[in-house]
Amino acid sequence: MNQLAMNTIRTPRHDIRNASSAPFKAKSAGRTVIVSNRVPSPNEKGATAGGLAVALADAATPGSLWFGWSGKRSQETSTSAELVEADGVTYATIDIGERDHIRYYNGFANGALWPLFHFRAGLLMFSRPDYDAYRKVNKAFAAALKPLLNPDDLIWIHDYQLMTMAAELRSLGVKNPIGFFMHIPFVPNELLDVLPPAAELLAGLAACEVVGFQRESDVKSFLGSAEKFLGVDVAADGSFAWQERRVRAVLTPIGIDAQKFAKIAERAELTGDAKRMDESLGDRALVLGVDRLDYSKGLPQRFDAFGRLLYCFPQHLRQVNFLQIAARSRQEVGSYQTLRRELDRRAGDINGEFSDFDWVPLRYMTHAVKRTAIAGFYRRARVGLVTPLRDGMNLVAKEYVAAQDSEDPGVLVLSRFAGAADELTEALIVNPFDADEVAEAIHLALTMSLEERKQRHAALAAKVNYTTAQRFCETFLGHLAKVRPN
Ligand code: ADQ
Repeated sequence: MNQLAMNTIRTPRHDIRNASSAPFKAKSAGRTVIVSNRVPSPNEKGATAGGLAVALADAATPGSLWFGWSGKRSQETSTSAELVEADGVTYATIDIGERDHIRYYNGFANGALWPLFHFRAGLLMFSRPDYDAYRKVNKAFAAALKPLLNPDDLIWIHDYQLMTMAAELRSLGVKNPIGFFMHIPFVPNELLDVLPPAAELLAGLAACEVVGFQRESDVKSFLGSAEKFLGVDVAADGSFAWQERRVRAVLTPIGIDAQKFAKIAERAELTGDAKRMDESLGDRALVLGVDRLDYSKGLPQRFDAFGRLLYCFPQHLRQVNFLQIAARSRQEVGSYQTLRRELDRRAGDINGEFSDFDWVPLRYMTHAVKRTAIAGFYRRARVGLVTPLRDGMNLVAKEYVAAQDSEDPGVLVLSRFAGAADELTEALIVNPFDADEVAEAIHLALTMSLEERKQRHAALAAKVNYTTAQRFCETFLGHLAKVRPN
């Protein structure tokens, strides 16, 4: 890619900074149709749903349509959707066949794409039947969505499970503007090359007019891969011609509703969970990690770093508790079972080595915890440990900042391999592969003056309050609304 193209990749960030904070007006141009693998059930919208669903709640305005998998596995993948309406939003879902789901979701999406796109080529498990099922499910999604579409709808597809869906919609004759947002990182073309259907997946994305990413490096990797696998020329504005349309890569980092989350955290202080936490800690400082139990989150390395902290800085013995909440996920995928056993072992090693009869340094739980309780724990934590080996964004980092008491804030220790590190530069930025560096950062955080903590937090809070979920939706849909139908 030429220098000019690399420079202009930064333009979208500039767009975000200047984006209007007024509510998005694309509705006059048609409905927003959101497509994601999982669709939140209407009554959990914005409340208990995961990161993606919470961030998209702002795009699901009255009149819009949210399409995806019902969460039910049936005998066969269905080809027509069931519709439910709530608060003016239509939720349209299909069931996926049991066998298709295993191959599409556990097999290709989470056994091949997820590890590779998190730079773990060694964990990639590719099989043609898995990829065929992925194509089949993407095709079924397209076929079931097509009859629900109006000519002026804007279609917004989400994430790595649905990379070929736009191409299926095009082959069914859909002409609407289509956007795609990749929640996970994108890899440089040398790594993508490992994946046999790399070119087909890129062609799937190139069936969209707008393809959005979390980080500048993701935009750059996508465009570099398009040059290599599709043979396109990338123009100075980060766009390229593919078949009968122009595809534009944009930088639209995701965020949270920070003000709302801050209120939840403040209120959480008064709950029974917060009181129990206080009583169990006494005067000890809390170091907190909150993640899905996933190898991309760097949990074994984080446990080792905590062990190094206790070994290298013994002044923290009995003065600190590390709580790791790691909700089990994707338990049907072998590498996740291995990770769980590995963490059990390391937690046992650390507690065996450093515990006293009345103090256990590491608390580790593998079930999901209510959002309010997590918000309260963030607020209580002196250190937020967010140290993934690779992460698209990592919303936990933003939630931790939003939850702090600005008069006595905790310190965020953040991996430089999380997308959030591009923005949250006032955190203590670490390389999660270096246990001693992370241990030093935790020590620094635990001993940091109130004045420095307040300064760092004020800068981080301003950013988290700026790059919100609402701004993310407005910015992406703003790009899509500019596309003229073909
Ligand atoms: P995830 O990998 O799921 O998302 P993340 O961004 O951290 O990761 O969001 C997780 C959400 O689930 C947060 O809202 C968090 O509070 C919640 N959560 C995490 N652990 C939990 C637990 N143990 N119990 C209960 N709730 C828990 C993907 C990408 C990310 C990207 C998001 C959004 O991998 O990089 O930031 O999509 O684009």
